[in-house]
Order: sequence, then C-alpha cells, then structure tokens
Amino acid sequence: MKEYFNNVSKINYEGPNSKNPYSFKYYNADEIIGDKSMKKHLRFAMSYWHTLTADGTDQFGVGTMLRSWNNVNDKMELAKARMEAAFEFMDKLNINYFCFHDRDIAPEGKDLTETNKNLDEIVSFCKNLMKKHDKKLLWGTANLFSNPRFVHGAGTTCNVDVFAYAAAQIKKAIEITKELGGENYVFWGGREGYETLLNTNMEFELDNFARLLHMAVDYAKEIDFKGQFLIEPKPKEPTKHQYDSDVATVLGFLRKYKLDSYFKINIEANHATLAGHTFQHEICLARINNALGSLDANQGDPHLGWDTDQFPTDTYSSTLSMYEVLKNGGIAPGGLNFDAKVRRASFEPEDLFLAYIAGMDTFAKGLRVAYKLLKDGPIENFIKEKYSSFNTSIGKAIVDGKVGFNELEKYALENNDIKNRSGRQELLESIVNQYLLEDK
Ligand code: XUL
Ligand code: CO
Repeated sequence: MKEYFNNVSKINYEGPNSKNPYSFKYYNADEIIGDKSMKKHLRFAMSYWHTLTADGTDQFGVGTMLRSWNNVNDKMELAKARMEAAFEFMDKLNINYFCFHDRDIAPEGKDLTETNKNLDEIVSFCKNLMKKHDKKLLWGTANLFSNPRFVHGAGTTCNVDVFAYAAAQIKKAIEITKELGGENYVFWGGREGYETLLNTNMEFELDNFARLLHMAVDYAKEIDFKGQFLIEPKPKEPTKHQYDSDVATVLGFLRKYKLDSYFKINIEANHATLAGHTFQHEICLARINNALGSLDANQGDPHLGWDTDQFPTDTYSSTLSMYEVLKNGGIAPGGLNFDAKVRRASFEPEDLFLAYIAGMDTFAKGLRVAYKLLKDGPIENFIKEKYSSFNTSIGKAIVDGKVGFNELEKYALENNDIKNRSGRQELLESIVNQYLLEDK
C-alpha cells in the first residue's frame, strides 16, 4: 500500500527526558494506571474532518495544507486515498479510534441516491481497512450544517423538505455507524439556533428538534443500533443563540422532551470556554447528572472569541478534566476525540503528528496527575470536611429530610454564634501545582 506520511515512522514512548519530537513523553499506551492501561482510560480518537479533510482555509484566504493524497482528481479516488492515509496515520500514532461526519468520508453526489451510493462504497472500503488495521469507530455523525440547504437549520428548519432531508441523512448516518460498529452516535446541532426572534418561532423549532431526535431513537431501536446517542453542546457560532448552548441547557431540553434516558453528552473544551465555563465544570455537571458521554479534547484561545479548535496543551485543564473522568469511573463507551486542527501556518504533514503527540501527551500527563491526586485525596478530603456540618445533628436532619422551616427557625433563633471556615482556594491550587510539577 502507498505510504502517505513517508517522513514519519511509528511514534513510540520514550519518556519525559526524551528530546525526540517524534516520541511520546507521557503517553505510554500499555502502562497501567490504577485498574487499567492508559489506552483504556483515554480511548483517544482521531477526528477525520480536521485531520484528513481540513485544508487550512479561513475567511481571509485559501487552504495552505500540504497533503500528499490531494494530487488525486477523481472525488471517490480522493476519498479512498484519504482513508488509506487516515489508517496509516492512526497506526503510526497508535490511536485506536476515529470519528467522522458522513460528508467527511465520501463526497455528495448529484442527489441523495447518488450520495448514499458513494457513502456505501466508502463504508465498505473503510470496513476492510478497519479490520486490517484493527481500528474502531468511536462515533459517527451527520453533517447537517455545511450544505446551503441547511440555511434555516436541519431539525429546526421552517422548510419541511429540509426537515425530511435531514431525517433521511441521519437515518443513513446511523445505519453506516452501525455497519462500522460505532460505539456512539453524535448530534451536534450546527445550524440549530437562531439570530432573531423577529423571524423565529422558538417553541415550534424546539418541539420539531425533539421530534427529530425521537425519530432517531425509534429508528435506532428498529434497526437494533446499540451505540450511545450523544448531544454536543455549543453556544453561539454559527448562530447567535444555539439551542444546545451548554450542558445545563441540554439537560433541560432532554428532560422536557423525555429524551434524557436515551442521550448522554459529548463535551468539547472549546465549546465550554465559549459558554463561559471551564471544561471541568461541564464534565462535572454531566457526571453528577449521569450524562457524561464522551469528550472532544481541544482548547480555545482566551484572547479570541471563537472556536479555534486548537490541540490541547494545557496540562492544568487536562488534569482537572481527567479528575472528573476518573470520578465518573471512566469515559467508555465514549473517548477522547481530538476535535482539533493544526494552525494554518502549521501546514506540513509532520505538523499533524506533532500536534497529536502534544495533545495525547497532555492528556496522558493529566491522567497521571489526576490519578495521584484522587488516590492521595487532598482535594476530596478537603471538600468532605468542608461540608461536615451536614453530617451530624441538625445538618443530618436537613439531609435526611426530617426538618423544615419551623425547626430551622428555632435552631437559628437559639444559635447566635455562626462561625465560617476558610475555603482555602489558594492552598488547593498550590497543591494541584505541586502534583503537576512533581509528577515525572
Ligand atoms: C463543531 C464541532 C463538530 C462536532 C461534530 O464545533 O465541534 O465538529 O464535534 O459535528
Ligand atoms: Co466537537
């Protein structure tokens, strides 16, 4: 088979002292951390769109990426060359999973029939490569945002023809995800939102969106698709008011429409930033609601107000997010998908490897530190102690639901000596630093 990345060979773990840029410093796939190997904790996935199809185009200029598979003219041949490159890339980086949108892997045809035919051809090509390279599909999804037909949305469109098209597209995307053994299926509502209420019936749009998701749930049952359904929140971008703006909003939506038992949440770091939350906050909120599904591991830039989708290099954030993942008992059947793209100026194919190494090492380091922090317990113990007044007497009675306003008023009237204790934020932050800086 043709080699697409002939300047880079397999990336191995060489440890934190290595100066070889093409080596892992922290990610040691088979090393056991606690009860399982790093690769089982982290379940890294390659994002097909950013890695294989993105060309570096931005609003000011055309693509810059040098990609050896691009010299093929025929669209289907190009799709196949890309896919071969994808499997070579995953092999060399020791990544076991990938994620795609339907339109990333196969080109649209002149109509839906031809588009589906293209998809079928590529899916069977993909299935063979998956077997040969021993790779798995973390999740599939449908791109319901790039084509101009989705100008008013997909599930929230005002045009019933578009709604039907979206349903047909999702149906097919679930089918191919099943065909490839996908462990999850993602809904990111790219165009599901609005700019102004002057032209929008928000209530009807949300009802319709829920109708579409219920149809998806019914269809999954019909064809016995066992993968986990996920919703991916994101505020603003592309629309001003995205309906799935953050974890709390998605939970409210799922509960209102009785979809909560069928969906978990795919949380993306940069989307959390845009929502004014930390990644950790979003993961924690999903975790405590039994809704943590999967992670899109990337990061934004605090100085830029859009979804820059950078590779994650912030070890503080990766530590605190892995802390939540460990508290969740793991992320499976979800994983860590690098929904991240190399910068436009990092246009050489080697940059893709260097970027993934950076991201994988950042989360491996985060996992190692989070595991030690959780095992030693300085944060857990502090938090436990902080709420200890609820463990005995009147505090316990509140938690047990045994007292109401009358008893609490009596207690407050008799208790004139209220004392608070420090929250010790700075101490706790320096403990996290200590663990991070001392871990080798
Ligand atoms: C867009 C985004 C998507 C989803 C899948 O910001 O994150 O790529 O992850 O549609
Ligand atoms: Co994403």
